[in-house]
Parts: sequence; C-alpha cells; structure tokens
Amino acid sequence: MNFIDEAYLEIKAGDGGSGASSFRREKYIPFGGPDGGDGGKGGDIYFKVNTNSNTLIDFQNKKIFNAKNGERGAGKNKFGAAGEDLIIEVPLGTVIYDNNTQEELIDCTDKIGIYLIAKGGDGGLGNAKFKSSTNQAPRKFTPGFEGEARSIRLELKSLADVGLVGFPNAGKSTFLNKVSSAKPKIGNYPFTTLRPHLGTIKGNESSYVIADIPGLIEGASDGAGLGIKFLKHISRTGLLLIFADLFSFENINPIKQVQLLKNELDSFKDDLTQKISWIVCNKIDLLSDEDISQIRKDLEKELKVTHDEVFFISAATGEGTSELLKRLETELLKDKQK
Ligand SMILES: Nc1nc2c(ncn2[C@@H]2O[C@H](COP(=O)(O)OP(=O)(O)OP(=O)(O)O)[C@@H](O)[C@H]2O)c(=O)[nH]1
Ligand SMILES: [Mg+2]
Repeated sequence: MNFIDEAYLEIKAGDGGSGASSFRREKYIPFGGPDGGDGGKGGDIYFKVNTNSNTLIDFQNKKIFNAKNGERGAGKNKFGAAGEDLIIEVPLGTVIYDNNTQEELIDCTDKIGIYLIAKGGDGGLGNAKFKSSTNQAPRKFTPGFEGEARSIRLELKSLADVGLVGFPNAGKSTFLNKVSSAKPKIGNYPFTTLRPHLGTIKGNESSYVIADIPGLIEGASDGAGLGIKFLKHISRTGLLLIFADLFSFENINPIKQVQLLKNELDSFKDDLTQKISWIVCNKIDLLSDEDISQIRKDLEKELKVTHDEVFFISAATGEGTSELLKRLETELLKDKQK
C-alpha cells in the first residue's frame, strides 16, 4: 500500500562557515593588515507544498535531511559562499510537529505555501572585522554558528469539506464514484477501501471536496478492523455523512449502526462529534417504499434527529443523491459565509 500518512524526520540546517584569519601579503607591503573574510551562512530548510502528492511515502526510506554548510572565508577579504537551502516537498494538508515538544509548527494548508523550519547558522567573522585602533593585526576570527537541528513529525490530514463514515460495505465508495470523478475501488466485501480518497463535487455555485475513508466497525477505537487512524482525514471537514447500510450483511439495523459509529467517533482525539452530521441510509433500491418510511420514522424517533438530517439514497442508482448534494452545497456555503 502506497499510502503513508505519518513520517519522522531528522533535519539539520547548514552550519555557518568559519571566518578566516589572514594578512595581506603583497610585494613592497611588508606588514599588510588583516584581510580574512567572513564565513558564508549555512543553508536554511524549508517545507513546500506539492499539490500533486498525497502521501508521505517518500519519507519512508529517506529520513535525514541536511542543508549545505556555508563555506569558510578566505584571505583578500573573500567571503565564504552561503550554503544552498534545502526545500522538502510535502502534500497539501501536512501538519509539521516538533517531535521533541509535540508543538505544532506549521499546518500546510496553503497550496502555494513555503515554510521556513530550520535556519542555517550565520557565518563566522574573519579577522579583518577585529581590527581596531589598539589592535592593528588581530589574528582572531570566529567559527560559524551551527545550523538549527530538529526532530520532526509529519502528519497528513487531508483537506476535505465533507467526510464519509460508515461500516464496511455501506456503499461509501460507490457514492463517491457516483457523484464525483474520484474512482475509489468498490467491492462486495468489507474493507475494500484501504486509504482515503478525495473527490471534488462541482455544485451550482461552488465546488467542494468529499473524503471517503476505510470503513469503521465496532471496537475500531481499540484497533478492530483498520482502527480509527484514518479519522484524521476527516477531522478538518465541516460536515460528516454517517452512512447506514439498509441491507447490512451482518443484519445490524441502521439505528444500531449509527449508534455504534457515533461511539467510535466519540473516542477519537479530535472532537468529531461536534461536527454537523447527517445520516445517509443507503441501498434504498433493495427495499420497498413502506419499509423505507417505517425505517425513517423509527430512526428519527430513536436517534432524536429531525427529518432534514436524514437522507435515503441509492448510491448504486443515484436516486436521492442530487437532493443530498444540493443540501450539502447550501450547508457548506452557509458555513463559509459565517
Ligand atoms: N444494491 C445496492 N448495492 C450497493 C449500493 N451501494 C453500494 N452497493 C454495493 O455494496 C458493496 C459495497 O460497496 P462499497 O462502495 O465498496 O462500500 P464501502 O462503504 O466503500 O466499503 P469499505 O470500503 O469496505 O468501507 C458493493 O458490492 C456495492 O456494489 C446501493 O445503493 N445499492
Ligand atoms: Mg470503500
């Protein structure tokens, strides 16, 4: 699997070059003054967003990054060259933490973002800088300063407006396939989806992004199934669609499914239950209209949700999906206007 959403790196900016200690030596000038130049500055380290990447896999093998050191100063007042900066590319939505303090340094949410993370050391001073009225021939120079070193943790949290959660097989990927150009795999077995997939929806006035993540099962927060680690990819969304499977293989009724899913969401560190969440009952093509209205009634009563927080759709045939998409767009636009 090529999807990696966490990585640990050791980075070190370049050290400054040392200053030089040198004296002018030219014909006819027996006692030339000090002419040692300063050392060059060490290279900085930047993180830059690469919108074409959506995985941290590149950091699995390469974990140590050093920017170039500055060069030493030299005689004839020659300054050392600065060390080249190092630019490390990361996917949009990567959060950069200091792995020693766990402090969040940067949240890379800007498509054209470039962020300085470790500063190169300044170059040292050559002896020319130490000449004074009382010391015409100083030998003194200073070494360069060390570049900043940091242990870094990277965490990729996808940028999406809407997140899909549900038991495996509920039809989340079928839905995303139907309504967007994303093509996550669909399978009639659990855990078809093994990584998040993002799909862009072009609404009437705006476009927005839906994230499909691997299915959750009871006990996911204790590691059952694929666990809940993928929930970080919906932690930035404004709205969750909780998928309930009306034709569940395990015969878990939709109300129970939603309750179980909410429990799992509850145990995630970011407060996902605070988000607006709507219930999407999928696979209505397999049920009669009478069954559907009965389920709706029970669900609204048991879960204490209003009529407009529950949708009945068929991801396979598309029935009910345009109404849902319309409501999503309106809700997201409302959110943006706040
Ligand atoms: N009849 C019917 N079948 C559906 C519908 N939606 C999905 N399915 C079927 O249900 C199965 C699971 O669909 P997926 O979209 O892979 O389900 P998922 O929720 O993404 O599953 P995971 O990736 O395992 O979490 C597939 O066999 C789909 O064809 C629907 O509306 N009606
Ligand atoms: Mg899926």
